[in-house]
Amino acid sequence: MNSENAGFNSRQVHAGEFNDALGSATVPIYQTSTFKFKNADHGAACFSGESDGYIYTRLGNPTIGALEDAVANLERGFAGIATSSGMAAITTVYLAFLGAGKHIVSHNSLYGPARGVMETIFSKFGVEYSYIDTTDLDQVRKAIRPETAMIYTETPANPTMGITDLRALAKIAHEINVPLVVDNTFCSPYLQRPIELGADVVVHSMTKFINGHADIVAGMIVSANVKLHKMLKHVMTNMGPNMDPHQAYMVHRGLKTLGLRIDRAQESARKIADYLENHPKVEWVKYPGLKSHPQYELAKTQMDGPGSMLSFELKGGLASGKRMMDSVKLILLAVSLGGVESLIQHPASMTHSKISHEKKLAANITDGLVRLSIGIEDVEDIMADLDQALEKV
Ligand code: LCS
Repeated sequence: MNSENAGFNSRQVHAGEFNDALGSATVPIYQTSTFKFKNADHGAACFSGESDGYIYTRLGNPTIGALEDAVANLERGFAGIATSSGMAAITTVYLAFLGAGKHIVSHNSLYGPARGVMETIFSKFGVEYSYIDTTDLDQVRKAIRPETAMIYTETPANPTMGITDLRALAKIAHEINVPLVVDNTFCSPYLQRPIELGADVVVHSMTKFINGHADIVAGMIVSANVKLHKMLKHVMTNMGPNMDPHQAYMVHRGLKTLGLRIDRAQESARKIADYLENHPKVEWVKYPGLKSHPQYELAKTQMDGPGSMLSFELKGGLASGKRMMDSVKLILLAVSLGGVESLIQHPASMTHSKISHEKKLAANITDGLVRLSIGIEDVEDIMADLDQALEKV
């Protein structure tokens, strides 16, 4: 397949594939920790880089490599690095570009631990941080210091669904010569490709849309160029947050239906967002496909669709939200997102519970905010479940 020119759905099925001796239709699971050298000279050549043979699975493995090539292709990046989890991808990026005395400018609405590790662990090693609202570019410019070494954001952000202008943020990062790192978990490359918009590095929790079946935890880093890739690969191979071959096989299997799953879930999410926005018990809904979303126009310029994540607040705040979450029957009350099953959760007490109340409020993560991840069930059934749960509020 000419993978560069083929459409997204063709590439999600075929990118990364290679021919093995038996003509396997899918990439086999090379469940091995190490690889035999032909002789001592071959072993030395593999280590020196003269030969590109495999050495040891922490350093590289064909099953993992196929997935890395596939996701890098879909993201239109230079190369991918698969990791054991999304947090492993994020911390590998922090380790590669930050250090004592360096400073990160980052979004205040992020997956909780992406901020938490900075405040409680990286700070111990002298890394400094500013958590501001990256949807407001003035706040970004004001937060920049001479020591700033990275700008980091998530868009749409978890859980507020705020949209950051990636083209403009990349421009700011490049003016001060630092990388822009974007967590693209909520969109996946099917809906948004940050590298095409100017970002330097993309991270993913592939636990979510890319794998899509709520049965694997996994992460990925995609770099725009060889220099960044080498810096990240150095951290990954030495610190060992690598993926396992079986995990790579599972994620790659899920990846092949990414576009189909998102199309289906997104179609339902549009209807559900409309339904919730018009429901008398709902205070507000944040969904990039609704005209009421503050960055509705911006979303259309950088996303290929509004996706299937939304957050909303019920009248009556947290007490009402709890009542609703306790009443759903089809929708699972569980954290995570982006799978075939619809999920509901409460960020303030769950995914973002480790962040102080004041910091959450500053980031618009209110106590009454409820997050929904729409799956691929029949929309009538999801809607009927929401309807009966809302009746109990
Ligand atoms: N980035 C985003 C945007 C996420 O939502 C998550 C996990 C991560 C990174 C971390 O990835 P992991 O290590 O879990 O693969 N988000 C979760 C959530 O919202 N609920 O449970 C996990």
